[in-house]
Amino acid sequence: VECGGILYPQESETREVKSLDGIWQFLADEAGGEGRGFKENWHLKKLNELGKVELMPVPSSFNDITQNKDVRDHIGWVWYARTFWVPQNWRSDDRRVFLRFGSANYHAVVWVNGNYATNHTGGYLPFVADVTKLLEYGKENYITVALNNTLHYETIPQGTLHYPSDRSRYPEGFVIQGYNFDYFNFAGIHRPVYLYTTPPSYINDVTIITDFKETSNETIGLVNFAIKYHASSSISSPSALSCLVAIRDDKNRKVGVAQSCSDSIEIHNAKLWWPYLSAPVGEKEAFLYTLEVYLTNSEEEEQFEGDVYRLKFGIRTAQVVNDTFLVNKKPFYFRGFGRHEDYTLRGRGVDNVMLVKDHNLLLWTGANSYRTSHYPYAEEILDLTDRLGIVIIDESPAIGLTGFGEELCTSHIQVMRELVHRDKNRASVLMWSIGNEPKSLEAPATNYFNKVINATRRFDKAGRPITIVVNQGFSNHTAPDLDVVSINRYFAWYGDTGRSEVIKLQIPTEVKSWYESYKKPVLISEYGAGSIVGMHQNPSFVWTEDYQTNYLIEHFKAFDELRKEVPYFIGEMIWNFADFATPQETFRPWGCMKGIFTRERQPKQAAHVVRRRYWMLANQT
Ligand code: BDP
Repeated sequence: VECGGILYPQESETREVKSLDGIWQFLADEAGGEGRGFKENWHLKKLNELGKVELMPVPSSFNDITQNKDVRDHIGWVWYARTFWVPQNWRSDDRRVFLRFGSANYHAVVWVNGNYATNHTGGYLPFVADVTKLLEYGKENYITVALNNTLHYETIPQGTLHYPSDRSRYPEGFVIQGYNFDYFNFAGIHRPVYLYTTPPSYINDVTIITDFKETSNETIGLVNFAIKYHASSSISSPSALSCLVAIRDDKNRKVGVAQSCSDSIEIHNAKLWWPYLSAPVGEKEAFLYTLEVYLTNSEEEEQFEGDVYRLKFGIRTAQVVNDTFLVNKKPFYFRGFGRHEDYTLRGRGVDNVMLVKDHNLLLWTGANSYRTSHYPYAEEILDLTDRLGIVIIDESPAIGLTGFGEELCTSHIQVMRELVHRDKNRASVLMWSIGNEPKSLEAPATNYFNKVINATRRFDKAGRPITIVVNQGFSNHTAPDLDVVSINRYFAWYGDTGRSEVIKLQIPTEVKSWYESYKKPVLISEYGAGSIVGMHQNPSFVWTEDYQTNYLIEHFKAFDELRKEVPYFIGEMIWNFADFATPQETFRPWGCMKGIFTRERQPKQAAHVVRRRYWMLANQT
């Protein structure tokens, strides 16, 4: 993003933020095609003059909000609009105003007062537009967003539209969106919408890379930073601007300073960021520092004229060395979950109640990590994981990819660029997942993935490890250049259903064979069994809580045996943290029921045995 950067909107002495969240107007266009909105220039009109508008909360998915089934199942364009005020005092030559969406699924076009502002493709990452010249100051303004949830062969993730072949048997406009994944394709303005101001010259981007060294009596933190800024045209030369940088600890004490836009600061007696329940005795987990950046054209902080931005970060390292995953140079064993941004009514919309509750539950289980299956999660969520010490495997929305053509590869690389740009400074993000379960037996897959992996390595200057979550071998082809092999396995669920006695043989055999072909550490990124809360049968039987519990316990035994035998087995993640919504289908009873919590976040029987195990593992480290 050229203008405004992608830094999270934040108030400071030089910046103001105004939220556009709330209740917007909403109108679904005709389903399944181009719709009428663009032909009829709806962006030049008021939405409520075009049809009967619905009330639509932002952020939220639109699907489960109205009483209209057509809205829930809508495929194609929908339109959002609202009015908002811009204060008179925002009009001045020395200010710029940006409009930022945390995400909008999938393709969005935005107008302000009828003028085109921006568009964005990809449903899970933020986008920004400079709207300084589009706004009416001291007046009411109008914003319109057209949003399309259609997925096709070149989108990430992919999908296909199916029109009925015998149209006489289906009503007009009948169409089904097929896709290569099992979660409901919620759509809407899913994350906060902000207006924020910056001075004319402003901080555009901050990159922080950390390391540390141990001496006999202290830990020295090494903080490399690079600031990018935009110089306004009134500045005689961009080099007239400079940066004053300070690092502050949790008590707001200055522990390091630099007078440069790109430098390295040493912090004495540094406190490291540790994953949950991994901090050495007496250390605080997930210790965060703040990098305070002053962009200035004077050397005196007091006479400051410029911009201020403060970014929280942690000092820690993540590497794969000799078949082990090291955090702060110590072996790290992942004990966690695959998750979804999914909750009743709001679908994938960011919701503070849900996100705090989910993380309280995570801490309750003793988990130390999760994967953002199967797309980048909201920044508000990563704020919490940074703060709590929950390790994140940060996944792109590339699920179930097939075809592997040039165009897809270009979009995939673009998604990785945006993802790394957004999350590169996150203390909790310790590995990138390029995607989940690609159809990797297809011939071009290896070459395709090597291109995406190489691009991601170029984007992430911190050099975080990279994984792909595989469910089929890259057999007959060379393995792509991964750091960690993540596998999803459903022994005794999809295969040998109900026969939990196979687990102790199949798990070790599988893990060892992946190690043999890749010679890289292996993570079990998914395993799980569905259960319907309240269903019991003993001896256990599929879909009961008893079977889910028994299935997990059999895995725990297999993992423990494996860990005694081999060093390269680096973690276990249960599918799934909570039950979640799927499309309507006959083989899943009202959603994916593999959660150890219900969709309402109450524990199933299995949650208690998982909690016992994860705390036991925590106490071993
Ligand atoms: C795996 C997918 C996951 C599904 C799971 C399942 O990665 O998204 O929900 O299967 O079928 O293949 O439950």
